[in-house]
Amino acid sequence: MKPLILLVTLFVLAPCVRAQQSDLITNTENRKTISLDGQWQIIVDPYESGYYDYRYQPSNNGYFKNAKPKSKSELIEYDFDKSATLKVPGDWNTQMDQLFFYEGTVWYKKSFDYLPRLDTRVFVYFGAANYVADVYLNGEKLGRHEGGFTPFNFEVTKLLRDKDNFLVVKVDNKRRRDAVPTLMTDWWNYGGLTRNVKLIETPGTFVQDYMVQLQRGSRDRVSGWVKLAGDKLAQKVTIRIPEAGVNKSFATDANGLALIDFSADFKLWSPESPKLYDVTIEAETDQVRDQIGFRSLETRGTDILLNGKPIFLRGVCIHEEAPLRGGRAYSREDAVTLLSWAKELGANFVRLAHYPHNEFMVREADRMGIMVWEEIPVYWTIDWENPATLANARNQLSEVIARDKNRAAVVIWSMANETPLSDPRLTFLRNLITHARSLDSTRLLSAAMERHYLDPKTQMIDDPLGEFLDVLGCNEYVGWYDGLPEKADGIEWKSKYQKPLVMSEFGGDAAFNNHGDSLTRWTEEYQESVYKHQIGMLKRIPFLRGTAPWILMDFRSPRRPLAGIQDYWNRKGLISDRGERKRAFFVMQAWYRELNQNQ
Ligand code: GCB
Repeated sequence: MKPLILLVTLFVLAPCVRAQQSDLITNTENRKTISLDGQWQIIVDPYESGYYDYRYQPSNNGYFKNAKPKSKSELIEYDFDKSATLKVPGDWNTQMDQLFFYEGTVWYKKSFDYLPRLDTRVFVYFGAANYVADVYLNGEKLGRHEGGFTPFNFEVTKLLRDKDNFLVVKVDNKRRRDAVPTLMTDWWNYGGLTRNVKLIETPGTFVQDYMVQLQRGSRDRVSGWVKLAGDKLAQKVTIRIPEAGVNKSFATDANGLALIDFSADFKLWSPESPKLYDVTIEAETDQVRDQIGFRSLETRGTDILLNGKPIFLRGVCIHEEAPLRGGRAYSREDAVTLLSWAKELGANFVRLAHYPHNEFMVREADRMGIMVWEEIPVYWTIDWENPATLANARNQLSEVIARDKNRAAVVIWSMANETPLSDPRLTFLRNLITHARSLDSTRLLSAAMERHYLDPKTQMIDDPLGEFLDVLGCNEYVGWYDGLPEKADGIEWKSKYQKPLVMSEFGGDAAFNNHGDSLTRWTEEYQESVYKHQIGMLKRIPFLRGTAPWILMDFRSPRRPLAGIQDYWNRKGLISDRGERKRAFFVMQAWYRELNQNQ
């Protein structure tokens, strides 16, 4: 190969190879697992004295040793087994009054027995831990994970014993300027082991990850890959989709990677008919099953095409706030409740703000026929020039794409929310875009951007980021932060780009059952008026292809202290935190019904 060709080939291949080298085990729903959910012993450690000694040096004898006095004279100043407990999954803030505003370290400990089996590897898997997790088994460090909303796993095969294993996790949710998200957000910094924890059992060499999706632009050609992990990497792998008559074999290479490619006549996935196929990925040493939908996705000019047909995304934004009880949502029931409310609104699309939600949300959206926008918490004023911050954002993006790339429901990966214009910010976000495309060439990329006024009646979308996106996202609060509701009547929208626009946020606050006239802030009538005028304006935007009002349900935010109204809740929900529909809900619902009939 000529050097130039070699160089170009390496450049093109490099991202794909990197993409397939993540060691995350995906599709945990269909694997052999042992749940570690339930009550865990905890120690609240605001000074991190279980980690650092009194000279602020990491200690060899931290709480991760789970030590017990061996004699009546020995001094040990902690005891997990006499400490309080917290339920996992679950945030700590809503489980203990003293922890409501707490930001810092909490140590978790779970003891369990395990009967090892020959030729079985075992991994401990965390759905998420907010924000930094240091994980130890039987006193040995397994590793550290940063990022509060994506899964991670560590192998524990060699450390496990039959009796009294103790898994200890130090979870620290202190906000940091260089973290993702950074210091300032408009949601609650719920800390802890917020999602399921489990042991995953696999054979010695196993199907670690795979991508089985239609090629971009195609409605019958699947292209993707299967990746094995272990020491018997060269194997035959077979993809079976009995209902579509698919039974194709491929060979993995010395790295355990097989590229796959085949055609089939699929009944395509859509919100009207969310068809999922049973797919089996069978290697010589392992087999996993999944339920996968197939659909195509493209843009043409200002249109978004699903299965070749233009669609309008009738959406709504959702935070991962638990319906009815508050706190972080984590269960399948939470997901079904939130998505059913979105459906009741008339939505065929949800924006999962502002970070990756738990996997149930995406799995249920797949089953219920709801298209999904997923995003990472690159929110507001990120530390754009810090290489570690970029590496962190890239990693969170890799992890959510690794987890959800086989879900037909996911139509958009969004890179960022309301980030202020600057060259370093553009460089940072372009890097994320290139990364996302290298990991998944099939989804549309977007970002929720800001806009500005050209004159008092013209809003302009010309953020330079727009050039690199497939779909423009835009947040605007005409009628709430920007004038009174009627202001929307006179506004026209322009865009520098011939691309589809999703209005990714708009709305206003109302406390449920707070009534007054339509100019009185915080009343349902004011919020209703915001929506009425917004809808009038939105209808006049020729390149609008989707809307996601802010937001389905009220959610906790430390930035919202107004007593008697907010009480630390952002009240822009169309539904209250107790599940009551506000007047604006019905305004939006009526418009979505109208749109649905005309589509
Ligand atoms: C926004 C943010 C969102 C906030 C919302 C608000 O623009 O993207 O995270 O919660 O406004 O309520 O102010």
